[in-house]
Amino acid sequence: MMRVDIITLLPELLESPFGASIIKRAQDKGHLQIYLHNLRDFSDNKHRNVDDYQYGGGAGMVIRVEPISKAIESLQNERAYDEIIYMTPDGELLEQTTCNQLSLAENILILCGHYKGIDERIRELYITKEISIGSYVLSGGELAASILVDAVVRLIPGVLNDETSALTDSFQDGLLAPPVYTRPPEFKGLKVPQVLLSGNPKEVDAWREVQALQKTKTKRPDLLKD
Ligand code: 6GU
Repeated sequence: MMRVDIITLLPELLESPFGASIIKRAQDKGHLQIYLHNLRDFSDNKHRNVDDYQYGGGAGMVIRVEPISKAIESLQNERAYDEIIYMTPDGELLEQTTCNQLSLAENILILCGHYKGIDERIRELYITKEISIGSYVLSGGELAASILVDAVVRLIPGVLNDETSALTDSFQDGLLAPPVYTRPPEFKGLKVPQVLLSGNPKEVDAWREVQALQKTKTKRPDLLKD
């Protein structure tokens, strides 16, 4: 059973992605527990505010150290975390290999930032991994966290119905996945490749491998570099 704790200012943003499809099923089947923690509950003042102007001036508020520190330490008092992850556009780019590693963890804590970010000292004191989901800026870390959790949870053994299906995903072997088809055999003049109808599994495998390589070469040549 994996446990994921998420500290956020917008828990409602994460409720629907975790309440449907694979992530919901993983929780229902006992593979996963997700707990959302509202950072405002750890505010040290009656207005429940958690941010302040940044030293040195400049536009944008910064989340203060005290509420985050309180939230993290109260969770750490209950259990040890394999990783404490901060979702941030200046983190390491999320790749399948990281998802594979994280799918083996027992306890993960995810911190979502907002505004201009969080006080740098939180990163120094608590964060073990900083993750970005791409080279563009989101309004906050929540949607990125939902993507991270989705990519990790589907790799937990037993979560997917067909145990092999995660193994044939794009990226899992360093290549994009080959094209797939289902009935009808012809649509608007476009035919399903004959080899897929041949009933010869060796030929089908060989065709899929060629297709995966070709697709990767044209769409993502960077994946073939090493
Ligand atoms: Cl993790 N957070 C934000 N705010 N923006 C992002 C991101 C994360 N990854 C890419 N852009």
